[in-house]
Amino acid sequence: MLRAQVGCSRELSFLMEAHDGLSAAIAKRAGFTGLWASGLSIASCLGYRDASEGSWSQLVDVVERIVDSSQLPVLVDGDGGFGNFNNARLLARKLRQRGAAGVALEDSCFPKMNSFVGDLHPLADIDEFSGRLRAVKDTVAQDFVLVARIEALIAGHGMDEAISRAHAYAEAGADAILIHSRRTAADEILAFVRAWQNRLPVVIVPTKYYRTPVSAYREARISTVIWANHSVRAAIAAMRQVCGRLFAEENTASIEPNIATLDEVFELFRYDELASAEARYLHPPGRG
Ligand code: SPV
Ligand code: MG
Repeated sequence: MLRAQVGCSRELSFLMEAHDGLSAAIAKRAGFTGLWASGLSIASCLGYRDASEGSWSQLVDVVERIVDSSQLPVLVDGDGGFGNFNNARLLARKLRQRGAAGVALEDSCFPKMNSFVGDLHPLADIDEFSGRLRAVKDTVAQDFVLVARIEALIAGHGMDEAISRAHAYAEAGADAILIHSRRTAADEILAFVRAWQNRLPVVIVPTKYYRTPVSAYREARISTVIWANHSVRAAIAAMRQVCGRLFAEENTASIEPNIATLDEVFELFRYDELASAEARYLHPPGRG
């Protein structure tokens, strides 16, 4: 079920980062049943910083490619909604039109800054952000998932602030709560989950606290883990290595064993289907 795959699952589920049609197709092949359209990754691929440098319409265009290429449910990182309640509901409506399954909105101020860059990010006023959530809920139909993301721990405001925001966002109509942390251990995430008691499903992003085994999240009855940026980071490392070697060696022999073959590219995007479609539509039997 759509909702279950993008933030509202009873069993622990996983969303894999995608930033374009290629990364979406690869994640699907690996077995993932839902994707996270990461703001950081998409910005990076456009050559922007994750600081609202890319526009909402650029995001919507990339999401369309992710959805179309994978045919998977996609939870979109909508940052803070690119402005006030009006921008947020416009974003949600356009994402839904392009086939996204849901959006995560964070209680940051525009322009946002990536959660791991800098300290003491300004937080949106609770009531104003709740208005953004309500506007989205009133605009997109029931089958579009709205995840409210709390940046209070990131911004150094502590657990009480995080919990009272979670209550306000639940009240405003969120379907799930994403609680984010920049700690290298999962302690504050697990403390949040204990205090929150699953009033709504909880989504987490264990980018910094990656050493914690996922069994701890299953035990805590967390709904969804997002692997938020690992394909783009893998791509950066691989491209950097290939570019470096090619520049130095002026020869591809040493890199060939370590890069995808052309046949893999053709197979990933089903070039065989195009050949059979040509046989059907371009050269139908009995037509000359
Ligand atoms: C993203 O993937 O853009 C996220 C997660 O929002 S993080 O970068 O950890 O803030
Ligand atoms: Mg983001």
